[in-house]
Amino acid sequence: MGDYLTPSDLPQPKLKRTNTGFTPNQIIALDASIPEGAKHIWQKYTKLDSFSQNAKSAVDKLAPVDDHDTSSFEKSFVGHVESTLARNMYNCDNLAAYQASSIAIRDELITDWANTQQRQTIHDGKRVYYLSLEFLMGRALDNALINLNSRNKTKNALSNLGFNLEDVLDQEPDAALGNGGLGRLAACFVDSLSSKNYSGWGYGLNYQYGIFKQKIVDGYQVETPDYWLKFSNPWEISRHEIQIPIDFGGYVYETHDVNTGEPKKIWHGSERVLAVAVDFPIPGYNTTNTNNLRLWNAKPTTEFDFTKFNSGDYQQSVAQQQKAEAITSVLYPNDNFDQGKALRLKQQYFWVSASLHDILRRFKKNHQNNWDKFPDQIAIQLNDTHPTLAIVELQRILVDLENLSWDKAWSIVTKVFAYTNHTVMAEALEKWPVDLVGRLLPRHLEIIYDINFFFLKNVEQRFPGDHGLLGRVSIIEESTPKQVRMAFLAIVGSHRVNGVAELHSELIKTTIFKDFVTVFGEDKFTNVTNGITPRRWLKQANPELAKLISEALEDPNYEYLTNLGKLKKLEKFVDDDKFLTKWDNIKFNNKVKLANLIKSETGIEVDPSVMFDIQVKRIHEYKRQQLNIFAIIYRYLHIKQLLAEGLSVEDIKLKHYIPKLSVFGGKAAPGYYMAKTIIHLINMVAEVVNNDSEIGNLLKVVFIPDYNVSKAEIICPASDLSNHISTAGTEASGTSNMKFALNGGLIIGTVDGANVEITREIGEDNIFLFGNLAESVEELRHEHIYHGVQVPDTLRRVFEAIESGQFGNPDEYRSLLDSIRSHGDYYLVTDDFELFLETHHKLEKVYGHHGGDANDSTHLHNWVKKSLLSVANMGFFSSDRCIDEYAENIWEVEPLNQ
Ligand code: 26Q
Repeated sequence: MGDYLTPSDLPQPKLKRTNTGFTPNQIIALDASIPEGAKHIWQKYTKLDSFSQNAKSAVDKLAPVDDHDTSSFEKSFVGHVESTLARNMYNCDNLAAYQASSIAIRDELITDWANTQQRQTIHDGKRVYYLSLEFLMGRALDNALINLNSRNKTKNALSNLGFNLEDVLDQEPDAALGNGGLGRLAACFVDSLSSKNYSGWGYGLNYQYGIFKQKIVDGYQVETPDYWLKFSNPWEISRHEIQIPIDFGGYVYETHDVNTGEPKKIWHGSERVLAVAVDFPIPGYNTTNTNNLRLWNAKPTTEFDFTKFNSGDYQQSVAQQQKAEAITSVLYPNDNFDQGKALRLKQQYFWVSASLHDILRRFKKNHQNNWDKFPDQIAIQLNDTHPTLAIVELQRILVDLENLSWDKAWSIVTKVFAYTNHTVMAEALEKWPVDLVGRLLPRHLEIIYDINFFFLKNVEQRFPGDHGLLGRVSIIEESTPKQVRMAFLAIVGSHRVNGVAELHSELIKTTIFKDFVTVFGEDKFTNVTNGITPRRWLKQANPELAKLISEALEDPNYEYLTNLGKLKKLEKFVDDDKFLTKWDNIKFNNKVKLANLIKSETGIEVDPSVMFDIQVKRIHEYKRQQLNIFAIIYRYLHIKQLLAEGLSVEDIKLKHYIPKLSVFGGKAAPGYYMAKTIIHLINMVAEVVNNDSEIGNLLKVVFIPDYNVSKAEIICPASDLSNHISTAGTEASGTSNMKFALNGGLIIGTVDGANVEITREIGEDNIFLFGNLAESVEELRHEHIYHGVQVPDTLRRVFEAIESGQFGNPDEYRSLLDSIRSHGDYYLVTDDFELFLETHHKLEKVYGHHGGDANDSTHLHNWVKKSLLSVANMGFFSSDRCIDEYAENIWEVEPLNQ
């Protein structure tokens, strides 16, 4: 090794390379600032004459670089800087380095991707298609480096070239094509599909604007657009040759089949746009299996509206064309709320129609019109009801275009689709006005009515005279206006319906889909508890912990990341103080990293030795950030009272409260007034508390703006405690609970969603559960309405403080407080408030010993042990396990092992 340069031997550049041009003098100065080692490598691979002339002398002077490891990346990198980006060694900044690195890595992926597609085509087995309107992918480069196992090599190569990998990775904008849990789940699933060697593609939309960026101005959320494609996207492979025409509007007429004489419907659309494919390779971990995520762009057709054109209205004709691109322009920013905008319906049809035609084209290449084979070849998973029109579109294609009989087509359709439900809340269940569907998709509306007719006829035969049942299960809601119930259509058109955690899957069977259990029987309804990919949420987010685990498991190749049950072996370290100390130190280091993020995002300095108590997720009343902030206000008021009574900060620490940092983060849907009020309250409380010098480090409150996947990667490994405190029965699963627990943070949570199964896996001693149970919720709500809401004294004090103006103009919080004390407290804040306070008291006692006297034998005892035992038992929550369950029980597909 002695003869070779290592990254740390290389001097760091003194001048910044930027993307602007330079004067000759500046180039001389820059030249002197670029380390000789770096220059050598640039010169070795350059194709630019002037640089390679210089190279000769430099090369001769220098020792050889370790070619084996890094040379192919370096060569590709320099090639892309010069050819693809048209830059050179002097004006390659971190952004250009990110782009060149990504293209270099993408080139590698494309080879694997092409081989994978060929292998899958030759094998000709069943394929899975995951239809999701959201893929919340986050950054791609670090993930690709980890999955390709080339992170170290690339880090060294970049260092050789004069760059720091972390700075380069930081240039990548998040691909934020999703709102929250549902979109991130889709991203974890495509990672697992590849990693477990399945043949599985994702289909979605390539929004030009992802979820908005959140700024906090004077404590209020302000939305700004996320134009994430500003610098072109090095990961996208444009498929200009894959163009699918999609029609809207128009009319339907009846004719006769020329061959059979049978009556036949023809749909004549009035508007046409093109769906153009863009592909993203999805690398698996420790496998060359590389699947595809295909997203669609809407583009104008080159055909004109000739009526307008001929009437001389050329401008109008062009304007019409330009409107096409609006379809894929923006992600709707609502999470768990149905807004019912016409453009959203257009997005949905555009996407499912393009995807289905693409899927059918691939099927026909091998199987022509052998439709009987279709369900053996294809499984389509519907991520929520957003792609439900796919059911109708496939039926239309088979009946109208492929001339299959209705029954034959329907038997194929119902074998292909399966539907995942993500919510029990009525306001999130999608419905579309019948007249809107009819205007946009006249033929589809007819088919929906026909599906409903045959379905209800069948129900009528099996449950004669039960008219109530017919009305309750009808796909058409007979309201004003009439609406299409998308969840019902999804159930009727699918062979399986699953919830995303055990409790949730049980709840949907007894509440919103109860009548469908009567009609179809229990077996159609199943559960697949959510999971997360440990590649991103452990290895990428928490490399130090991942490394410690790999050493402890004697697994130098990190194979446990695709066999997460192996974490169980960590249990044997539970009495190993040396190991626990290392464990604890890693948590501390992660807290320092979060403290740095907080400093750079908010300017607030926080002490990494205090308890980090975190709640990051979309802001929603059902997730109850208001419960958390009210408890923080209570704590603050109590601390102030104790100080007023003459106690010192030290006394309070000994007798009452441990020092704590409360962290919040999350976006509110732009039209969700109550959620925005909660954000404002949190920020105003932060302002007051953080500027109160009397309370020392007993309490700080921080709202991290613009919570996204990249920030989650820093936040999740840094919690001591995280909050998953939804009203029981409202959070379908939750997945950040899994991310925090896998990174050794403990949970305070309600008996809701996946918290239930997390408790079962890690043991009830290692989680802090509180609150009323789902089975009591209905009764409590009833009580509130008929007997009034009882606000406990503790919470009343909080309300009084808010109303006194202590946190700004109380008028701004009126509707928030009224929703609780006067409008029935739908989310049961009053019922769970004191239980929440008590549980905090209990858990802080456990944490209190921690960080105390190092000679105290309880130090390291309880909290860190609980942390270790949690991680050891989180193996179940790998998304690899989810994918295996879907594959076996729903899709009936097997991995194609290499
Ligand atoms: C519907 C109609 C119109 C516009 C938007 C929507 C819409 C958009 C997004 C409805 C719902 C969503 C997202 C829902 C979601 O993220 N649900 C979460 O899914 C996670 C993965 O299963 C669960 O863990 C969470 O519990 C659930 O809230």
